[in-house]
Parts: sequence; structure tokens; C-alpha cells
Amino acid sequence: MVMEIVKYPDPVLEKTAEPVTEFDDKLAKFVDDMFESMYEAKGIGLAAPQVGVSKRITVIDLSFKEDPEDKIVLINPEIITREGKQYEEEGCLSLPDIREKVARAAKVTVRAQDVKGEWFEMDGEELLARAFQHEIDHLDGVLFFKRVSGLKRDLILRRIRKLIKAGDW
Ligand code: GNR
Ligand code: NI
Repeated sequence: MVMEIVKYPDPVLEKTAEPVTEFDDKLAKFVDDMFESMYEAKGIGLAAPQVGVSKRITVIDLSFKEDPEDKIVLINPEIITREGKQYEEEGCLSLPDIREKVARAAKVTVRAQDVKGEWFEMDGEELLARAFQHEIDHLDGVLFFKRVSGLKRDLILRRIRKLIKAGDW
């Protein structure tokens, strides 16, 4: 089932999401629905708050191909190591058509649970490292415009306000 993606300034996007404690069929179904919604929206990642669910769940697939091999599910994820720096453009399905360069770690290791509740670790660099950091930020209620300079953030907020006023958001 495709779920609707909520846009800023929906308050769910700025809340700290709750840890997942039940690894049941309902969770597995929700994760499937998250992938379906992400592919439909043509994103490379999606966090549960973006579909209005304040839980620490995110899905990532850099390939767009719906190949089970490329699907990454992170439940209750944490970044355990960060190395280096990168500064590249990001977008967000909850901030349509807004793109800005964001400073991120170049390489990270995440520790997370899978859909069955098993803990695992995974390394990512370049785009995957960006996706890990972007999605985990969503679980902490942080949108990428909070990580750009105050001046750029004000410009983005002004643009969004204008779009909302015009009914184009
Ligand atoms: O589709 C997305 N592209 C993207 C590009 C660079 C860094 C992060 C991302 S994630 C984003 C989808 C999204 O909003 N996930 O929360
Ligand atoms: Ni996003």
C-alpha cells in the first residue's frame, strides 16, 4: 500500500521518533509499505515520520530497482563511527524541489536492527553515508535545512512560505 508522504511543516517531522519494540508481522508489512511508498515517490530513502509514523524505522535503496539485494532496512539505528567530510547536494521528499549542499561525514558505520530484531552493523560511504545520516536525522526530528547556514536556511524557509501562500506546496 502506498502511503502519503507528509511535507514540512507537519509537526511529526520535527519530533523525536520512538524506538521500535515489537518485531511482528505488522512491522514487516509497514516496512514493505515504506518501500512501496519510497519507490512510488522516486526517493532513495524514507523515514517513518515522513509517512506520519513517529517510530525509529527507515528504508534505503540507492538503486531504484526494487531488487531485494539492494534493500536496506534500519530499525532503531545509531551511527557508531564517522570519518572524514563530504559536502554534496541533498533533497528530501518532505521538502519537494528544495536542494542544498549539506556537510556530512564521508564514511559512517551504523548499528541497527533488521525487521526480525537482529542487530547488525553496516558501513557506508559517499551517497550511502549521506542517506544514512539524512534518514537518521529524520528519526531525531531534523530536516536537512537545519544543517545549512542560517542565511541559506532563511532563504529556504522564505521560499516554502511563498509556495504555501500560493497554494503550490
Ligand atoms: O531521495 C532522496 N535523495 C537524497 C539525496 C541525497 C541525500 C539524501 C537523500 S534522501 C531523499 C529521500 C528522503 O527525503 N529521505 O528522507
Ligand atoms: Ni528526507
